[in-house]
Amino acid sequence: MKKLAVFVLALATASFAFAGGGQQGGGSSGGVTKGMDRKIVMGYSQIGAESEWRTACTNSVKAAAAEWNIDLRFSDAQQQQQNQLQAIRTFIQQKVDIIAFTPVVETGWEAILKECLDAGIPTICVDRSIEGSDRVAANPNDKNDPDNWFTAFIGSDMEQEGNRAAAWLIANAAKIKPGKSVYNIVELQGTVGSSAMTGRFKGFRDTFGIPAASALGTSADGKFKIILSQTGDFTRAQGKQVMEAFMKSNGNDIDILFAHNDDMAIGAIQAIQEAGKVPGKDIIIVGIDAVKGAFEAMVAGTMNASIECNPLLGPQVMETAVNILNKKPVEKWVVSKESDYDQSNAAAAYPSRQY
Ligand code: GZL
Repeated sequence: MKKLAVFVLALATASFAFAGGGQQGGGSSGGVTKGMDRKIVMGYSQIGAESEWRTACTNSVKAAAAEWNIDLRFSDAQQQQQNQLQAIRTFIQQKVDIIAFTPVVETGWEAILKECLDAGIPTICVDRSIEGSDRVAANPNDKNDPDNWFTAFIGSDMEQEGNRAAAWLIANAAKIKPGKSVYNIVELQGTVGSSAMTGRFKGFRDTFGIPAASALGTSADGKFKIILSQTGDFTRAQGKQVMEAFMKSNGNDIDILFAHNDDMAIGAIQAIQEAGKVPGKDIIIVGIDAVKGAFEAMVAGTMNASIECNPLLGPQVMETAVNILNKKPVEKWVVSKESDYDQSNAAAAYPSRQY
């Protein structure tokens, strides 16, 4: 009887491992994850597919998961935070090894991230961040400290992107539209409440010396004045729609368009042309992302500059996930490396662009 019992136990263990439920190396189907002794499972909640940039980010994450041999459970939230919360709850129920997510807005994550902590599942913020992004908590066991709500953030310094857009305008506006005492700026904001929008909004104003709390205002030197500012939610369609309204109300007074992403700028270019103005000359246009559409516009002369925001985050996400699961130290904020492009360097850079 004893021999039979041992045999059954061994058979049960072998079949459990073979079915992929086991933790042994090679026990699960499809080999092991790079740097691990088993194939890990990652749940990833992506915002949606609202822009060229977002698609490039998604492609990078999926390609890197395949490269690292990670079982990626991918969820598209269609821009709705509720869908993200539901997806993360499902990942917890599935007992995935790690959860990555791109928070559509900065707030509303406390409860779900505490559920992840309770479940012992580490989380990575990808691209956008939430409150408590870049600080390491004083007490790592204090679940009420936002600095413990996720393990690492991989993404750009959005405030710095706003700084860079303003700095480019300060250096170049008078070369494109000489002789103006004041340059009137209209702004197309990104998704309200997203870290990309709040960071770019603040960084742009800080560089001009305009109070970050105010949507409109004049720079400290009196040369730049934000006269209109409204969200286009990072999409081409809404960027065009809002710019049409701006052209109707102030078309002859607009010198500069600052768009929080290139997709809205590209939509706005159509509205400017339909209103009979020349984009890139009558209205100086600066976007953020440096996607292919922006390079095409800069080469065509209808857009003046794009501040790069790197969407190719997949490799860093997978490497960070493996390091976390191997209990290796990881940086709390892995900042993306980026450049600025304008009509002086766009044509040369365009052929080698990856997104
Ligand atoms: C920025 C990213 C933004 C892009 C937009 O990191 O979150 O969202 O700038 C995208 O194009 O929609």
